[in-house]
Amino acid sequence: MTVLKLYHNPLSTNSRRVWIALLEKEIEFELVALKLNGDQFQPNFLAISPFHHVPVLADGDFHVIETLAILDYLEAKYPAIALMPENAQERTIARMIQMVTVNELTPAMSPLVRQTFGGEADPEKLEKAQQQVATVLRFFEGLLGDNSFFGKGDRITLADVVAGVSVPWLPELGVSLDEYPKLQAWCDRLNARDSWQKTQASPELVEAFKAQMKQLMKPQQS
Ligand SMILES: N[C@@H](CCC(=O)N[C@@H](CS)C(=O)NCC(=O)O)C(=O)O
Repeated sequence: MTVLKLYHNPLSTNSRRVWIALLEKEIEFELVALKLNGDQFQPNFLAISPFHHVPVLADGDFHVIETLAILDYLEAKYPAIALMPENAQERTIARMIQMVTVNELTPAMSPLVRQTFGGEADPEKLEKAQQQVATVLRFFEGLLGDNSFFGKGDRITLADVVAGVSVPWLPELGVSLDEYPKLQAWCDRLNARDSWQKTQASPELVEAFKAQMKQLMKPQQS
């Protein structure tokens, strides 16, 4: 039997989503770590990931790129521990959360990241980004309701996996979750899980990353 390989970087949010799904589904896999300061442009890697991104899942000779496609593949191939609800409405809610995270929340987080690390922040863009993040949080808070997890109530889904590695970062970017107590409790619930704990980047790596970001964002001297 071939063992799945996950090409990843420990600081990559997208890689972490796949890593968490593999752990939650109790699938055997190997990690292949890439440094994103050049490894991703090596011809061997470009041959399996033409857009030079992690994550990549290798199942023998079959290579999958794009986080959501990888998660769909794992769900289809390893249904024993299901991370998607059966019910049509619950399943669609879980899918909506994944797509809103990737298409609405993630782009809105970019200006906040710039500002947090001392980059030049266009006040108009920043204001727009903050409003967009607030809209996402209100939407998520409403959909979560009194359930422990998105879509299926009391069992974790891919919606939790995808949104649950982004939303907990927001306070670091200056967005308080105080107005969203259900989401705050959901973040605490996820952060306490083994899969979240095991995939958390070490404090040293996070500090090194922050220092690197601050350096990158420094205004250039002319
Ligand atoms: N749409 C892709 C995006 C993947 C992505 O942006 N990966 C980042 C790390 S989170 C990366 O590999 N960056 C390095 C590069 O693009 O050269 C997905 O969902 O998997």
